[in-house]
Amino acid sequence: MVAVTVVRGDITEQEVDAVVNAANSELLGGGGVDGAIHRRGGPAILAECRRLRDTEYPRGLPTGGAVATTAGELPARWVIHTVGPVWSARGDRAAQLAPLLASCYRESLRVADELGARTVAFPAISTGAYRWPMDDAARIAVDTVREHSTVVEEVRFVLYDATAYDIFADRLRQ
Ligand code: AR6
Repeated sequence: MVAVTVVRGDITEQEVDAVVNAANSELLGGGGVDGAIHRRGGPAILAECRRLRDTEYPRGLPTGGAVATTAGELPARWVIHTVGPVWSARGDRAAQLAPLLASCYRESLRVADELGARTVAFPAISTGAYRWPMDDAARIAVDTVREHSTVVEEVRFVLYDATAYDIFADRLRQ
């Protein structure tokens, strides 16, 4: 069974097989986790992202999908890029989007299984620029990972700030 852990820190410093990037459909970089991963990982990651856009994903990676590249100079072997949904304050719309956020976790673990990754670090997808409320995002993240069948041995949630860490740690105790 997968061990689900939570740490406070920077996802680019995790010594794991795969780190998950909270990317956008373009796959060409951005701010937040995405910016940090490309900055610390170096140009090899962007080069592979460009190749993916030229081949498999000419129209971009769909929301809820996941795809792997090298991790470049990061202390990991792979980066798994996934695209979270943008939060909507309309309740009915948020309910439609929640399965896409769950899909990010499931698809990333499916890709991790294909790669043979045993340890995977996730950020709190969609909770930054995409504005998903942290408590709801933590519920979706933890429940989805716990329910998913995977050969990954450790899923590590890496939270940047103390509030996010506390919310994920609380959810994990439930
Ligand atoms: N390590 C761990 N967590 C981090 C780090 C880090 N180095 N940096 C930020 N966070 P975001 P999204 C937290 O915005 O909401 C990008 O521009 C942050 O506090 O990275 O899915 C992409 O290119 C927040 O809680 O991802 C997309 O366009 C969480 O990680 C868009 O933002 C996610 O914040 C994706 O937005």
